[in-house]
Amino acid sequence: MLWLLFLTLSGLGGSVPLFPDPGSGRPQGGIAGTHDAPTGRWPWQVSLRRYNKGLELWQHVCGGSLIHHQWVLTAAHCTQREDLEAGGFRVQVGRMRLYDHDKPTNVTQVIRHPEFNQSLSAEGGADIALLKLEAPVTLSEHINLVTLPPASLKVPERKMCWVTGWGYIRLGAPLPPPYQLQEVTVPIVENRVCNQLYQNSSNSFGEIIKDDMLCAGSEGQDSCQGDSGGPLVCSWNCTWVQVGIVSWGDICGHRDFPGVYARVMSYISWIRQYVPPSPGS
Ligand code: 4AZ
Repeated sequence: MLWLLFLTLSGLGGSVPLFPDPGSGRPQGGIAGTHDAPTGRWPWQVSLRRYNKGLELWQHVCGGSLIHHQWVLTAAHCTQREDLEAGGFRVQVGRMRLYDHDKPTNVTQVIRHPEFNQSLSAEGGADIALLKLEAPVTLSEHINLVTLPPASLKVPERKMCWVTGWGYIRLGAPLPPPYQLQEVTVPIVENRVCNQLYQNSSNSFGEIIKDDMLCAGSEGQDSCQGDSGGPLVCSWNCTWVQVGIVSWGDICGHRDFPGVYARVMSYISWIRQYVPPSPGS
C-alpha cells in the first residue's frame, strides 16, 4: 500500500492533490491509452472521496458506479482502512470533472464482501463493496444507473468493452487538471490466458487469476491507479452492462499484464441481498 504517495498538481487556483494511492503497491507504469469521455456517456460513474484534513478537501480515492438510486458498487480494497467507516467517505455523482462544483453525498453504510481478505487485498479476490448513500439521487441526463448482468452472463474473449476513471494516464502521470473523466476500450482476455501471462512473470505456481476475477486490456489500453472501484462495461443490444470492477494488475498498459477486474457476474446474488432491482433494469 502506497498510502504515503501524495501527488500534488497545480490548478484550480493553487495546488490540488488528485488522490492518494489505495492500490496494491505494485509498480505502475505504461500507457493507459485513455482520452476525454464525452459528457453524459457514462452517467453512472462516481468518484469515491475521503476527507484529507491537511488539505481540507474531499479527495478522490477511487471510482464506483451507481447501480440503484441509493447504492454504489465499488472495490472492497477502496474501503479497506479499518478506521474508515461510512462517515469517512463521500460520493460525488454526475460530474465529468473532479472537484468541479463539488457537492459529495454522505455515505451511511459500507458493506464489504465477507470473503474479502484485508491482508491479501485485491489479489485475494472478492474485491467488491457496496456503499449506501444518505439519500437517493435524482436521475437526470448526467446521472443514471448502470445495468447489472445476469449471473449466467458469459463475456466472450476479445469482446471490446470500456473502462472509465480519473486514474493515472501514463507512467508516473496522474490525470492533470481539469481532471476530465477518461475512457478507454479494452479487449476481454480469457482467465486461463491471463493466468498464464501472470504466472510466466512470477514464481507462483498457484492460481493467480481466480474464478471471481476477469481480465481485460492490451498494450497501451488499460485502467490504472486511481481507477480502482470503477466500472468495466460492455454493450449488449445497445445496453451497457457492468461486467467488472477495476481491481488490480501489474504495470499498467503492459502487453503481458492485462488489467484484473472483480467479476460482477460472480456476485449478483450477494448484491441482491442488499440492493433491490431498480424499475426498468
Ligand atoms: C490500482 O493500483 C490499479 N492495470 C488499478 C488498475 C490496474 C492496476 C492497478 C490495472 O488502483
